[in-house]
Amino acid sequence: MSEQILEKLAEVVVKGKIKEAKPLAEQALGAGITAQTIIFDGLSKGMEVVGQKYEKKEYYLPQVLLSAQTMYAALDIVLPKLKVGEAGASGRIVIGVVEGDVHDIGKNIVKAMLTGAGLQIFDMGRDVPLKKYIEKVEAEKANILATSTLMTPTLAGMRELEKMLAEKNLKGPVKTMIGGGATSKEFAAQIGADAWGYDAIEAVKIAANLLKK
Ligand code: B12
Repeated sequence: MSEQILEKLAEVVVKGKIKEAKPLAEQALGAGITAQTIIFDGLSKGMEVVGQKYEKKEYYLPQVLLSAQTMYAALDIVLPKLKVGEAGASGRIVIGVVEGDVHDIGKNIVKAMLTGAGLQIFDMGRDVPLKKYIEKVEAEKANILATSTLMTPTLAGMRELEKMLAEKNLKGPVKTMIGGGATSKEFAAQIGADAWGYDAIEAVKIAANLLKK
């Protein structure tokens, strides 16, 4: 039963059946499937297929956009129900997608998980000019700057942010964590980021670790 609903959720995202997204998400929650399972074993699996179809040129941008909107419709229902164990530390986190990149689904899932873990989040949105991050980190006395990018050309922004923090003597007091499809653990080490996370589940563990340092 759960398996079927999860498969159907993935299919709804792949096919961009936007009208079915919210009722199906509600049905899934009603059937006792956790928000986390719905997101990672249902919706995200669908989005993986969309990515593959885009690479194979079976899908073009309009279809990808419709799938993204469908995923967001379901996330509207599911994200508020996300329950995460406490991070075990308190912290203030500025989060956003780096300048030049509009992919924000992953960032929003990370944000929801960190919020669910009891951390205070300042969401800058997507395609955010780099200097705005530094201003916000200073204004909010943030402990962590978390950034996301799914595109290779915008990786340079993450490197630049590390330099900007260093120039302001904020490296150390402010920890950085990065993630998103274009990033990797190696890249994080190369640019001097404090941590890299594969997914939103890891993001909570990483933030908790950074806050204990
Ligand atoms: C949906 C999508 C879109 C949607 C985005 C809608 C939106 N509001 O986000 C739309 C249609 C707008 C779009 C546009 C474009 N896209 Co697009 N898109 C995708 C697609 C299919 C899925 C991305 C997604 O949402 N995944 C689902 C989420 C849940 O996963 P995620 O983002 O990876 O996030 C998880 C983890 O990475 C991690 N994570 C994410 N952020 C962070 C941050 C931290 C701190 C941590 C710890 C973890 C973490 O946790 C998340 C949850 O577990 C990908 C394919 C792919 N393989 O990724 C291409 C892809 C990212 N797009 C791509 C491209 C090229 C574009 C365009 C440039 C196309 C064009 N010619 O215009 C434009 C971008 C314009 C711009 N300037 O940004 C390329 C990027 C290639 C590259 N390496 O540079 C990809 C990889 C497709 C491809 N194979 O070519 N796209």
